[in-house]
Amino acid sequence: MEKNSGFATQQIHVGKLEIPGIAPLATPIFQTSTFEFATTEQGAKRFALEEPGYIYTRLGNPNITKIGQKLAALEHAEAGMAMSSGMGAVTTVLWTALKAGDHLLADDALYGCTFSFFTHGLTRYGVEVTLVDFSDIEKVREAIRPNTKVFYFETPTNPNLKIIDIEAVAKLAHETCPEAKVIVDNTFATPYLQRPLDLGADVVIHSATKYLNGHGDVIAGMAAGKADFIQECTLFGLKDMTGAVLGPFEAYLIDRGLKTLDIRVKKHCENAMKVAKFLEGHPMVKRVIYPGLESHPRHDVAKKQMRNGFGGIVTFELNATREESAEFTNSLKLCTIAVSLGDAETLIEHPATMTHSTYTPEALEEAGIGVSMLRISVGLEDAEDIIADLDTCLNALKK
Ligand code: LCS
Repeated sequence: MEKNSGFATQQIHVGKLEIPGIAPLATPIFQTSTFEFATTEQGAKRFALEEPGYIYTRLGNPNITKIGQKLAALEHAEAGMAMSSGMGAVTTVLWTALKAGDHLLADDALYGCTFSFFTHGLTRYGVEVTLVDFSDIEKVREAIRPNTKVFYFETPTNPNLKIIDIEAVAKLAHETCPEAKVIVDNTFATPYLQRPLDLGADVVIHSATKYLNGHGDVIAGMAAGKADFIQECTLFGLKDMTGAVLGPFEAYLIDRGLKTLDIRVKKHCENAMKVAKFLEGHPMVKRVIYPGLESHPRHDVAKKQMRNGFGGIVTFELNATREESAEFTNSLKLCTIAVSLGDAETLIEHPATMTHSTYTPEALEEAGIGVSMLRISVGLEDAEDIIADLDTCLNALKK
C-alpha cells in the first residue's frame, strides 16, 4: 500500500500482517498470553528492547499492534495503541502525562466517568484539576497556572455537543506552556470527520467502543500521538499503572469495524442531520443541539474543523415535564433506550440520570448539561423510520 493512500484504503489495509506460506486475507487472532523465546539470551534482549519481537500480551500482541498502526495512519499520528476501554485509554494516558503537583486544565463538559476520574480520582494523588468552558478561550487563558501540564477536552462534547476550537486551544497552550500536552478525546468525531493532531493537538484519545468498532459488541479504547509518548504510555502507563490490556479477539473486532469506518460515519452524519432538522421543526421540541445546524452557536467553528460532516449525535429538550419526557422515551419502538453511541442501532438516553449521573446538579448546570436533555445516537437504519418513530411518540405527547 502507498504511504499517501486515501482514508478508505488505509482503514482497510494498514498494518496487514504477512504470514509466509499461509497468506490469510483477514488477520488471524493471536489468542495467546505469551510468546516463546528461541533462547534465554533472546528473551533478555527483548526485555532490554535491544531486539524487536513479542514478549507477553500485556506488552504487545500482533492484533493490538495492528489496530494501533491503523489508528495512527488515520489520525496522522506517528504511533497508536489500544486499551481495554475508553476509560483505560483516558487513565493510561493521564497517569503517563501527569504527576503529583501538576495541574490539569480541562473543559467542563466531559463524559461522566472522565469527569469522575479527574475530580475524584486524580485529585486524590496530588494533581490539581480545574474545569472551565473551553469554548471561551479567555476562560482557558485565565485558568492557566505555571504547573499546567495537560489541556484536555472533547469536541463535540458529550452530551451537549459544544464545539471547541482545537487550533485556538493548541496555540494558546503551546505558546504559554511549552511543556504541556494538548489531549483531545476524538470519540464523537472520529478521524474521518476531524484530525486534532493536524490542528496542533499532541494526543488523541478514543472510546473505540463507539464509532471505531461501530457494532455495539466491544469495549475498547485507543490513543495516538508522537512515537516516544505512545511508547511511554505503553511501557509505563499501560504496563505498570493501569494494566488495561485489550484482548486479541476484541482487537480483531476493532480491526474489522475500522474497515467500514468512513461509510458508516457518513451515513450516521446524513441520518443525524435529517433527525436534527425534523426535531427543530416539531412543536413539542424546545431546543435542538447539532453542530451541523445553522442555529448551533459554534456552527462556524464546526465547519472549519470537521471535514466530512458533523457527527451522529443529536441532543434535544422537549416542551414537556420530566415525566412526559420519560413517557416519550418509554414509548419509542425503533429507538432503543440505552447508553453508548456510534452503533448501527439508534440509541436514546437521559444524560443527567445516566451517562452524566456522576456530575452534581451544580456541576451539570455549570457545564451547560440540562437536566431535561435527551441524547440520541442516530443509527444506520432508514432515516425515515427513525423520524417516524420520534414523530409518533412526540405527537402522542401533544394529546
Ligand atoms: N470518552 C467519551 C467521549 C465517551 O463518550 C466515553 C464513553 C468514554 C471516553 C469512555 O469509554 P468506555 O470506557 O466506555 O469505552 N461514553 C459512553 C456514553 O456516552 N454512554 O455510554 C458510555
